[in-house]
Amino acid sequence: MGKKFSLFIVALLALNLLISPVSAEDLLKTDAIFGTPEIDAEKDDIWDGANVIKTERYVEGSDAAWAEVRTMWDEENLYVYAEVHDGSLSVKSENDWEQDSVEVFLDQNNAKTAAFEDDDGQYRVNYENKQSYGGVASADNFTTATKTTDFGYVVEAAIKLASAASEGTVFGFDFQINDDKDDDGVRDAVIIWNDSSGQSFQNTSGFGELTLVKEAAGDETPAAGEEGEKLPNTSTAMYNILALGLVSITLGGFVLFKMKKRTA
Ligand SMILES: [Ca+2]
Ligand SMILES: [Ca+2]
Ligand SMILES: [Ca+2]
Ligand SMILES: [Ca+2]
Repeated sequence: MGKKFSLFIVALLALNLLISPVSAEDLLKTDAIFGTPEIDAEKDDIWDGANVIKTERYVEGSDAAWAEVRTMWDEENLYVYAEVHDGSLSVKSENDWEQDSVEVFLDQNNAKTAAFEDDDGQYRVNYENKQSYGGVASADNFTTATKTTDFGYVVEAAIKLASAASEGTVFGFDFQINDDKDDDGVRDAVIIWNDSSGQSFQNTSGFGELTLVKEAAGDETPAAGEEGEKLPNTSTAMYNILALGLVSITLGGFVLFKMKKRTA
């Protein structure tokens, strides 16, 4: 093997390391399907076609309540339908963020800034449908309905968007659960979809990403690696396999090329 060839391999491997999303491994992504549900805490049929994400990253505490969350959009709103599994419901705390509640974090220009901009909001609602807000969020742009269930509670919400939404737009997005587990008015656990920093209320750089897509997933089985599966890191794993495959093919092609050249 020539020196140049060895260098080429080293360069390729370095390139693979560079293009592999080592840091992006932590960035979760999902797609919101197109449609318009009714905000009544009842699961419209159209929600069955939505991608499902799950809160699995701890901000604080352990054994927290958790949620399966579906997202949808139309030109005016982003919609969220969350099934929150919480065995003991409480709104005892005087602090909204310590009550059993959900929070949507939305960065409409996905600028990932260290401080909230004018487009960034923290939309909180407790299981009794009492709202509270941070950033641009307000009663004017946040419509919610909740109901208690045998597993905990359901939240259905609409967030009015600052400008007309269009297909392909990417929002910074996150979804958090606040859990008082023993009804003593003190929050015991916080769990979130992507950003476990605990800074989501003032910093959008850790949010996950949500892409507005036009087609509904329908009854089709999600393709391997697509969000909505139980393991949120599948897409990253698939990406790595694809990247590795690409490098292998490139290497293989190069070796063949060299061999042909030598035998020519
Ligand atoms: Ca509904
Ligand atoms: Ca922003
Ligand atoms: Ca609770
Ligand atoms: Ca507590």
